[in-house]
Amino acid sequence: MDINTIISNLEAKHPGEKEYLQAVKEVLLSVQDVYNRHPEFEKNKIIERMVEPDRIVTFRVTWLDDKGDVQNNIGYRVQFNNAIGPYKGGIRFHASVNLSILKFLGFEQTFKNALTTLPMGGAKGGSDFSPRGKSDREIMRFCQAFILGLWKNLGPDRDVPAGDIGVGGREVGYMYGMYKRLVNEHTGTFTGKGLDFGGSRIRPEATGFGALYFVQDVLARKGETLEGKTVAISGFGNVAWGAALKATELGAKVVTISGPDGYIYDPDGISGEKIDTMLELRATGEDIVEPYIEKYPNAKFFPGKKPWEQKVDIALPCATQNELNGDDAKQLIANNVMLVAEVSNMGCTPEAIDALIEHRITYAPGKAVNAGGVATSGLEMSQNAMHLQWSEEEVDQRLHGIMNDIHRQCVKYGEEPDGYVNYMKGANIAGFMKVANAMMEQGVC
Ligand code: 2IT
Repeated sequence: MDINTIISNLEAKHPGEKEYLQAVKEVLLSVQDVYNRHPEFEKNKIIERMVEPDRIVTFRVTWLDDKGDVQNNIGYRVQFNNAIGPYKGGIRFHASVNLSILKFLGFEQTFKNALTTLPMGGAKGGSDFSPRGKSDREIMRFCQAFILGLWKNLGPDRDVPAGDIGVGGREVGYMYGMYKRLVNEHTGTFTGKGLDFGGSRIRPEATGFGALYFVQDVLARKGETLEGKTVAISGFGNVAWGAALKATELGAKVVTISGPDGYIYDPDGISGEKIDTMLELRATGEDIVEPYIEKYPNAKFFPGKKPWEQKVDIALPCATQNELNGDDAKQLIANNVMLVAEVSNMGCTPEAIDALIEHRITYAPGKAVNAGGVATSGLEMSQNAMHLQWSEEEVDQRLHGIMNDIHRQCVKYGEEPDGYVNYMKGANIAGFMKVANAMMEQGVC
């Protein structure tokens, strides 16, 4: 069956699952030529099998809030594909979470994990629970109730969750604690754990650090470095924080961060203790960035706006899916941006990607740029399996090597005759070929 028919069948089968269909369509259109050269893929219905999750677990999560009132949420785990290794991927707690979003994330995760070179399959989970304004005790009770519904599907060689939006070290700790009670085993069935109970050094920084190592490689190919470049970052969570730290260390000037309330523009650069301010803003649990200007009055707050209207050399979406649209891309292009690298998953809309590629602006997709997070999770799994803990240098060196390798794979499959690298195509083909070959070798099952 040709790719376009597969896509329209999928649209008919899963109407309304827009994020999922968007992610699938992007990958399938990228790999179309390769797929057509491999009739054995068609014969074995590789794509039809690859676009459907192996399994979806959905469960009710009931917990008590601080007033003693009963609260209900929906929990999910989408175990997408384990051809390469155990299911692996984060957990997202956010009011917007639904099955379409988790299916898109699980699908992306499968290819991203393939790119890391480590043996990990793809999965994603989460809940429509909103951590905003919840007390620490409420977060803990919710995490425990969530694991009560999910623990039987997890295991160090079965499915290994981690964090995502709304899930950081604290939430992983609470979930892992409950999981450990239920199975009566201390195995590495979560990554992003605390350093005192099996966590890996550099894991909190890894997504941002890895992204900047990737950006360095993109720039090096153009004979450029990060020194003196201006950078717009969106978001102010863990990923934005790690990206700001490494960008600053490598000589760039980060001028924006953002939240659901708007964005901050700081002409002096967001460096040093200002980067830690992100952690303080996060710790309030209110999900707003405006208080930054009370501390640093030289900065400006733009309510309800996105940072992409600022003139910068590099744009790094670090918040959530579809946060940079066609109009934003046009504004960045008019401002002569040299690179848009997604650190969030599917940060750009298809219209934004089309505009960037059409104007030959380098665009790098999340599944390549942000793979350092899950790659370091893979390193955490290795350390847990060996019952030891590596030094910061050891983890950072391996992370850096993995990012160099992902960049090489993207160039190998994405370089065009005029020298322009279509990183989206490169990442999608490299990931697809690895998953497809693994499925082929394991037979029809
Ligand atoms: O999107 C991602 O790659 C993550 N949220 C991290 C997943 C992981 O298992 O570390």
